[in-house]
Amino acid sequence: MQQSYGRVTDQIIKELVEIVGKSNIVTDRDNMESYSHDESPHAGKHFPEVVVKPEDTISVAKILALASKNKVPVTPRGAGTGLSGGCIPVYGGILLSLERMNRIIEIDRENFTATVEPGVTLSEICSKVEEQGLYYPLYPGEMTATIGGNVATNAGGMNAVKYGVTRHNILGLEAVLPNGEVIKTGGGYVKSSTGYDLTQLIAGSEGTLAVITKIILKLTTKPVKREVLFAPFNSLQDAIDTVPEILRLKMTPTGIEFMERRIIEIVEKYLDREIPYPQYDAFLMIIMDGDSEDEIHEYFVNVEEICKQHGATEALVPGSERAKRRLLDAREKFYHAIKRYAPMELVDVVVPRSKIPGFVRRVKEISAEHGIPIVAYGHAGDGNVHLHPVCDNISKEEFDKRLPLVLGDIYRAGVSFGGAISGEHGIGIDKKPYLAIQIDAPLLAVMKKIKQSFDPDNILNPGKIFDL
Ligand code: LAC
Ligand code: ZN
Repeated sequence: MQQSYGRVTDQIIKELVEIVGKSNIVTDRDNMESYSHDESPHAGKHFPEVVVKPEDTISVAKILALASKNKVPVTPRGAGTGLSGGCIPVYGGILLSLERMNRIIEIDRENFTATVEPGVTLSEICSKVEEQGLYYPLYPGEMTATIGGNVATNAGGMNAVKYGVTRHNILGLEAVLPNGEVIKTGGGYVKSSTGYDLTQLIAGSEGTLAVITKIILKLTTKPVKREVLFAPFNSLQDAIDTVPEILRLKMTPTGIEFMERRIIEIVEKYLDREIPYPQYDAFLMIIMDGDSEDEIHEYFVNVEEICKQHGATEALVPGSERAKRRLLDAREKFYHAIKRYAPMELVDVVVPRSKIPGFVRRVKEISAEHGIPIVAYGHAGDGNVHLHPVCDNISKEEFDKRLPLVLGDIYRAGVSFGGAISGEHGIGIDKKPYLAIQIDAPLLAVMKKIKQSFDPDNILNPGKIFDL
């Protein structure tokens, strides 16, 4: 559908000023740069016509009603830490920054819930909830991300094997529809068979259906202990082949991460310190939490045994809190390090976890076929693989020519193993050209009808996931 949108006129700016106040509007280009991109190295920059920073639901509702009346596109945005271009205002219009909606409204210790606004950072949620003896278990690594962005992309991360992803940890939402109406979905209860589950439909919809203004999070109790085992392997395939066997053990780990040497070298440079085992090619990092130290110890004895059967000669369980923190910190910083020293395309394919060895093997074949190195790391325990095609040995021009072919082959391989093209970062604009590899025509048609029933004028985050 060829779309023509209304422009943000002086009259619209005047009305926006009435809604949020002059100090919460940005109209000069110099101060808009940070709102024109996210962390994706390829999505590029697009400037909005105006940045608006509402402080409550009523203001969001008024802004959307105004935008709707004038057919102006609206792009909701949290902290901008996304990796697929999902919050970039590709059609200009209004950039709706939720940064001022950053209150924790309630932490309910009786019902194990927290009600929060979308602009609260993950770091703040975790620390406030833990002060109350409770726990929000998501660990995507980027703690400066906002919870609204996490819900919009259905962020995953490192604790997903045990705790699931964002959608498994939310119970309800308040959201504003593109016409300015406010809806409330779900609530502070754990069961519901009452009509369609719009909480789960809006989660992961990348801001294309409604603007999230409140989130009811499901909390749990904080585990007493959290330990890490780090095992080095001679090859990536040895490391990866170990994972299905570890998952067959009776206890469920919090997470299983894998990584190749190349990523370790990049993060060593970024952190200016060495990671143990410089002579090995690949590693597993197994994270386990629980209430009994003995139980975790026993689990790690079994894990180490399996690792050794697959060629690991040793394994490390850091004894001190500091050493453990340093190891986890290094893992959290992978993307920061990559961004600084080797910005590259970031794939986040997910496959059924038992298919990880076969998929990774196929990826290395694709790498050889195209003559492009592909560096791998990621969340092996839930089948979510990060892949970086690297421009090492050919010209940038040649690399840019081959990259879409490499990506197409990777996505086709992921789907052929029963997987999905995005496990946790979303489609945004980056992966839009590849969506049809996974989503067939009847399913895409239903998705488009859903979009149209929420947003008949296609003003909310247009140009994301698919084009209408
Ligand atoms: C990670 C992010 C990039 O796993 O998803 O580091
Ligand atoms: Zn990840």
